[in-house]
Amino acid sequence: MSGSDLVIVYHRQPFEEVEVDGRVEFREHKSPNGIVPTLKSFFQTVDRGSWVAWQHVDELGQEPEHPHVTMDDRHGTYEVSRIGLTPAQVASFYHVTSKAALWPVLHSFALNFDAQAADWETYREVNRLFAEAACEQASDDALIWIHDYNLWLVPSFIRQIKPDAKVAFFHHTPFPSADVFALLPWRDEIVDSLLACDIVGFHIPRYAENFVQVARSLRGAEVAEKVAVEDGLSPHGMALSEPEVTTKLRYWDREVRLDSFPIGTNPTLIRKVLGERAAGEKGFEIANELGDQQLIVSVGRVDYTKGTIETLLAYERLLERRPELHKRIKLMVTSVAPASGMTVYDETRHEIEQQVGRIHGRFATLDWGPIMLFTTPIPFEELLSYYRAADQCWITPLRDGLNLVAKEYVASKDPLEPGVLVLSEFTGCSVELPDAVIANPYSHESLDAAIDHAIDMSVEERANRMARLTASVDHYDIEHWAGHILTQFEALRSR
Ligand code: GDG
Repeated sequence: MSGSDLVIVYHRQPFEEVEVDGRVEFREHKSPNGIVPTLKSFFQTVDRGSWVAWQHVDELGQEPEHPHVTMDDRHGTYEVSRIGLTPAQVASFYHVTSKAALWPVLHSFALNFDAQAADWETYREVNRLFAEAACEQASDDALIWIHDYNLWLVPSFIRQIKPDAKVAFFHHTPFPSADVFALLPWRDEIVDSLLACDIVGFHIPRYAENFVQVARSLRGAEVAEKVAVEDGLSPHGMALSEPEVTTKLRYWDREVRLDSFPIGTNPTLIRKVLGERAAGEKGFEIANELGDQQLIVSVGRVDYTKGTIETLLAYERLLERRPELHKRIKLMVTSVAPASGMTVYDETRHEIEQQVGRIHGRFATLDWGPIMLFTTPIPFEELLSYYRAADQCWITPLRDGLNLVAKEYVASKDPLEPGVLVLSEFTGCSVELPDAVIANPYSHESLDAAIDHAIDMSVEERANRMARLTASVDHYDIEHWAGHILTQFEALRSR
């Protein structure tokens, strides 16, 4: 059997595993949304593609029940290879080391960083297993595309096994400044692995520049090429503005390309879903329930980086400051809980629930509930109907790699009923969306001013801003991202 030309390594599975009449079946994810379908679409560009993921096993070293699956879905035929991980390995590698040690540092939350909780040996071992599985699937000169910080050491293991493979790495998270990154006791090993790649990708230029500072200061890498950032991604004067970006580093005899390009959402799909009858019915139901109240949506996972508490407290201040809005607005917060066993988010989840209860109790009347909290996922199609119905969307993370919700909200709005996006300047997508009402979520004054501006905004200003936001979301959509990445890969292959 010949090897694959493209191997994607991601801790997420490219399918849903369901049991039907005692038999395991593998099906395409129900939700058409998200990054996974886009990644699978890259398999159409090669003769043979593989995806490496993991599956629970009971004992260390045990082979999973279905280690190799051939999938045939609308993206064509591709192989899925799964490594077996015990619950203890998953807890240590993913729930603790990745989430308690690496995640806070990536998001510049130094106080949440717990080096002692981390189990670097297990992290390294799991990364080695992913690398070996990827190399088993790959042809000698395959392109191996690794996703996210929990697989940071995979590139260096691949280099040892398959020196001629092309290795690409994409970060979904921010990359912190050199001062913050230096907190990681394993920093040299991580940077060496990233410098073993042919290309390292980030959402926005600032993260690439932060990586450059790290690579220069810790490993002596040199900048080989730097270019002006393209217009649509380089607004001036914002927290994450960066006028120039490094595109090549030199490290010993190696050239490492850097790529900064934001993932997009799928506006065509979103508008198609919203044009269907079910969405029309849901929209009608939402409008009926709201009556003449304005709807504000705030959507995210339970995570202290997502700024949900900041949203809730800003809403409380709004209700205090402007009593005339009582009974005229409603905040819908979705904060979906993480996988069970992930205790690092327990405190945040409790605090969100406690704050919602307190604010609701303080302002609710018999005929008005000021807040709704959803803690289980809403079907994607319904979520879109809420976006469309919402007069405002508040996205207030203290730090966020990109934030796709902001883009989904913009893509969902009807141009005849424009909404307002209030957006933290610490989300990666803020550099693409300067026409949102930009706020600093650390400052009550800044957030309150942004919210007042959003509430009092004239219809004309709303329409103008939304038209510019829509143009950006449509331009930097998921197809554009995929096309951009493909061009980068073609350049790598022809090197
Ligand atoms: C990481 C980075 C980066 C949310 N609630 C529901 C639901 N969602 C969907 C949204 C959106 C997705 O989840 C969340 O995407 P984000 O981009 O906001 O955030 P992360 O999960 O933190 O993702 C992030 C991203 O990777 C991509 O690189 O942007 O910065 O942290 O698509 O719609 N979907 C459904 N029900 C819900 O209740 N169906």
